[in-house]
Amino acid sequence: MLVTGGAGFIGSNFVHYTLKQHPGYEICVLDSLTYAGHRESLAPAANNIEFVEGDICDVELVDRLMSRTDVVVHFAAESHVDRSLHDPEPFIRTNITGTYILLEAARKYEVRFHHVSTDEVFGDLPLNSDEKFTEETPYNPSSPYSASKASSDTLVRAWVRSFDVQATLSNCANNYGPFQHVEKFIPRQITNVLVGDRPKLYGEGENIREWTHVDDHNAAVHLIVSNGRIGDTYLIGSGDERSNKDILETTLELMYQERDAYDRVPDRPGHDLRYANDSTKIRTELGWVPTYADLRAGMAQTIDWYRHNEWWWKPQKEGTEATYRVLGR
Ligand code: NAD
Ligand code: TDX
Repeated sequence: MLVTGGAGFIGSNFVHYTLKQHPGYEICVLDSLTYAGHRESLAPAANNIEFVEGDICDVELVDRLMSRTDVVVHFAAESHVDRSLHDPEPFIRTNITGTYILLEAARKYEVRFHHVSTDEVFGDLPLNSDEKFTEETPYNPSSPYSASKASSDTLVRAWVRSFDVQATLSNCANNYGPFQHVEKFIPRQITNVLVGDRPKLYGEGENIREWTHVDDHNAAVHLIVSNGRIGDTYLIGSGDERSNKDILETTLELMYQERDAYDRVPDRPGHDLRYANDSTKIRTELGWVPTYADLRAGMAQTIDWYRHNEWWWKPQKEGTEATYRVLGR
């Protein structure tokens, strides 16, 4: 199994999850170790996997690795919306060109391909509605990040239809859990509290996200890799929707801080209002059931992880906050 982006947040958790739950796979990780990739995230697995430091846009390297691969799970991406608003170029390169290069190699060597994508490709939903995204919702991305992911999804579908590539796709809601970069919402606020800074809420904090534990996401990916229908797309999401303000106040409460001990900062331009996935298909067809039913408990566990793993996140913290200062957030 070739895991692209396996040194990132979801990819590294996927490697640990696979070694534990599906020990039959021989894993090779391909990751270029951008600012978001951390070899240390794979330290507990170092003796049980092969790690290749390299770029998914490197045609020769991808060709060589794909020639000895049965299945590729493609996580590698530029993943942060705020960074895409500041500098879209790496998003176009990695998310679109990189996916194209992997698809061409998968086509050549007839490799099973799973493409990991996001609910952000659909745009957003109104705040006060019960509407949800489904596998049939038309794409309407808002940011350079989501536009690049939407492009990569359509490339995968075209390669299935035109070249018979054996691919599946999944679009998951927001993930949380260990090894998530401190630029992202939940870890940024946890680590702000841990270093004695005030958390930062964009705008009024009314925007809603559907929070899914990374292990539940990865369990879903395994179900699709094993039993998914070729060419099909599966939406993944816990069903637990929360406003950013709610998540932040819960974080503060779980860390024994005053619930209002945070700063409001200028809103993200084009900020998507609400994401919510209808995950009926993966639940009924593949039997996926999220095990982290209690978000508060999952968040408490995640806070604990950051508390005990300062060695992992501390080196990212100062640079990340310096970047946010440039963005004014
Ligand atoms: P991440 O930013 O934490 O990790 C991305 C990894 O890809 C890093 O290790 C990075 O070094 C690597 N990478 C980047 N460019 C590369 C390149 N050109 N060649 C090789 N490796 C490269 O991202 P994440 O949050 O783990 O997201 C993983 C995937 O899941 C992405 O495709 C993302 O769109 C998708 N996704 C994320 C979420 C979420 O909440 N984080 C939700 C749904 C879908
Ligand atoms: O400091 C912050 N304050 C704040 O209010 C940060 C970093 C974020 N926010 C808000 C913006 C969003 O409404 O919190 C929400 C979550 O922000 P992010 O963690 O940046 O996630 P989001 O933009 O929702 O995108 C995430 O989920 C979908 C991932 O980063 C994507 O890779 C994934 O596709």
